[in-house]
Amino acid sequence: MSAKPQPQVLNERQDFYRRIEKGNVAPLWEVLHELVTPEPKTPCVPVLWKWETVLPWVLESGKLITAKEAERRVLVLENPGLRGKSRATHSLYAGLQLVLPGEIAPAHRHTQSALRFIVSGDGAYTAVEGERVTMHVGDFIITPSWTWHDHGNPSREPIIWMDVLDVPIVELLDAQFMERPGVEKQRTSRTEGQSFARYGNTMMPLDFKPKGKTSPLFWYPYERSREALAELARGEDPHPSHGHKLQYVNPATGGSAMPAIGTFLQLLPKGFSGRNYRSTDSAIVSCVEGGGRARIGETVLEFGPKDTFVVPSWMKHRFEVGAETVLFSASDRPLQLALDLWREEA
Ligand code: GTQ
Repeated sequence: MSAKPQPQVLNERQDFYRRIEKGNVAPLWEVLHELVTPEPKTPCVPVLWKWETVLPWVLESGKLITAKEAERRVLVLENPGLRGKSRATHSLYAGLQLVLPGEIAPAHRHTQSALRFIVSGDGAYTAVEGERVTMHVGDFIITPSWTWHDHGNPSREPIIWMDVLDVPIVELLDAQFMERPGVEKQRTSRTEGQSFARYGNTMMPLDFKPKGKTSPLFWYPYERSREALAELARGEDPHPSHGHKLQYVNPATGGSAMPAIGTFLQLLPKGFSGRNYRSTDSAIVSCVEGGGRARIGETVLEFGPKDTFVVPSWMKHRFEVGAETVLFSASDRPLQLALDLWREEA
């Protein structure tokens, strides 16, 4: 440690700072240790949204505003460490969207990529570039950057899904664009199931040319992914921290299904007690089946079906479950990998 500077030196420095500030210049040494830290230093904290708590609020929002007036009737899941910033983690936005029977959330497009993870309800649809897909609980659906999309609910029950968007990332890069078409509903130009037929069966059209980095398959039905996990669990020992965990991929590249957001589904066997693990990608987790405890740093979260929680970057965490448990999660891992930043520690 260097000796404490004399008061006179400190005064000279303050005077210097005031003079250079007028020219939009600042001394690095006063902020260096906050900018370049030995380890991730995130304002994001572990947090749990219990379904029983948020469901009544989501339904109440349905009485206060229509999907049409709201454009998107969503309750944002705000991390308590990032209040007022509309984000669940430092890099990702998450919310619970409600579409009531007979409602339409009008078409628009934006440069932010979105994923939908269906939490409750059956038979509503989302349309991406004119192709509808019917939503079932546990399905993972992608709205790629700058694609037209609307949502509608011809079923008899409310539908609620979790949205995760790379809003904070696009904001950081100042690359936001958004457009409305003027007509309310997209004309359905392709029959349902076209994307799945082309890309969802480990086969590809002969003339396939990628339109971008996002998977051409935009619907990953829970039934298939769940079956895969069940088969894995029959044939292999669980990973000590993750249980049986798969990542959703772009079938054309084998890489992440979305360019910035990584998406995963994992099965923790009945009675699983996991080992501590941490990685630099913060995750938003939605419990599909089962439940138990997530120990994240000093925090213990008791989660069950349809609950959502956040695991911040680089925080040691482990899972303990009672019944067999299935977790969906989304994180910024692909972006970190693209920048050679991602780290993990078992
Ligand atoms: O469904 O297009 O939760 O544009 C936030 C912004 C959902 C959507 C959100 C959006 C959407």
